[in-house]
Amino acid sequence: MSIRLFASRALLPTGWSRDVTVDVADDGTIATVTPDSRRDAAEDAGGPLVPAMPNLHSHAFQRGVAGRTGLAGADGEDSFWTWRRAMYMFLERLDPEGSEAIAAQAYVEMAKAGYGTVAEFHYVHHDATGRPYADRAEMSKRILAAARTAGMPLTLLPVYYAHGGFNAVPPLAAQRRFVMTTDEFAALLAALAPLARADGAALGVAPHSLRAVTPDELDRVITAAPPGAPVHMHVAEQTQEVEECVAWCGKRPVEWLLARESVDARWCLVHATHMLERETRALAASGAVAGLAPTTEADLGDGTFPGVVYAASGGRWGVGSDSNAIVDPFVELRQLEYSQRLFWRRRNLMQHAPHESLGTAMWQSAARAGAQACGRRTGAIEAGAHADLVVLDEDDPALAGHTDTLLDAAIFGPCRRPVRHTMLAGRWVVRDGRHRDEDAVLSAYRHAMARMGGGPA
Ligand code: NGQ
Ligand code: ZN
Repeated sequence: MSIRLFASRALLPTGWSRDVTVDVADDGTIATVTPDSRRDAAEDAGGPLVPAMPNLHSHAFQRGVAGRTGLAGADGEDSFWTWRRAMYMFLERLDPEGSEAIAAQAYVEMAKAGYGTVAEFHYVHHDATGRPYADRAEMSKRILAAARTAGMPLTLLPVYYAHGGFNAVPPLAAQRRFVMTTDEFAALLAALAPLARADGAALGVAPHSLRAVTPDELDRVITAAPPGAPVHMHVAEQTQEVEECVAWCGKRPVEWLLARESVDARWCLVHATHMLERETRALAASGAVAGLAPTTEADLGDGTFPGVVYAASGGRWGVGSDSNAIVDPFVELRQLEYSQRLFWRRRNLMQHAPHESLGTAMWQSAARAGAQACGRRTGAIEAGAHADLVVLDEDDPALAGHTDTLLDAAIFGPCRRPVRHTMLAGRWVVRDGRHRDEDAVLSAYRHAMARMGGGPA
């Protein structure tokens, strides 16, 4: 059944508009958007309408280690690499059922938080001994199932992972669940294509990182991808990785990638934290998206993304919940802006037009680029796009009295819960802050965590 929504305020591609009627077609896309309209028989949206935020980078299973990596080591040497060890330890126990339960919980939380598509960077393919499941797509199917349960539109990014470091160093024992040949990867993609299509999910590829993939393998993985499909890759997240890359090939990771691959609008370079100014400008000019995960990058001690130079050069960027220790697009945007303020000792940095609302500009930029990275028409309230919509909660005191600065208040104000309702692919999945299936999903999550024994230790 088609839906006609009326919102007295809605954020359209041109900015905040008044009295907007949005017609949602049966197929879950937006048929028409009419500003300055009369409400007539339309359903009241229940608050200001903004496009849901595409989540361009998630490892859903890591939701299971959130809050369990805060135990300091005796030597004071905690780092990204010790966090990774703890995260890998959880993989010793993660089974398909548990993986689905955790992903469903994470995706429900995403819908409640205002995310509207998830790009799942999925690399745990095999069983805990490293043997492929009887069905090699078992773990990918669990991600598809979790997304269906949560009603969360999905861009599935099967990961190719083969090595433990530059120079084709053999993978660590802890990485045995990730590894396959490029032929096996192509077969997995072929098996997933009809399943993704049946679910309305997009399919892309994710060569994990220059640490895990040789140049030759990278070419083969990209060739195996469907034409035009998104290509996501972790790059330059840690300084150690940059140093090892220079030792390996004489170039820095982003520099190498831009020189060797035709990096364009299909690409999402995840993190891209450590870039020199010329790399920053060149990446911005490529049309690729920088896939930022500000709270995860802070959590893991990665460093500061050169956001000011990148944005001033016209670079496209979006946000992702990555490790899912925090699942909240408003918090990601605040963390990104704050990281720049701490570095530059200035304010209101991640926007280019003077006198523009920073919150509005950041939401629009991240939504547009996030949609590009997810390979899905979303992130904008316009005809032809999927109806992935968020209704802000005007009952939150932080939003009281705001109109054009609603998103500034939601991102930078003392907001507890900015999201009231979420519509995904034309269906209400969150109403008054509650997801339609949150009780069943949480109960399955609790059981799975109890059975698998919680976090890493
Ligand atoms: C991952 N995650 O693949 O889950 C990575 C860590 C790595 C983040 N960097 C592992 N957040 O890069 O080797
Ligand atoms: Zn990642």
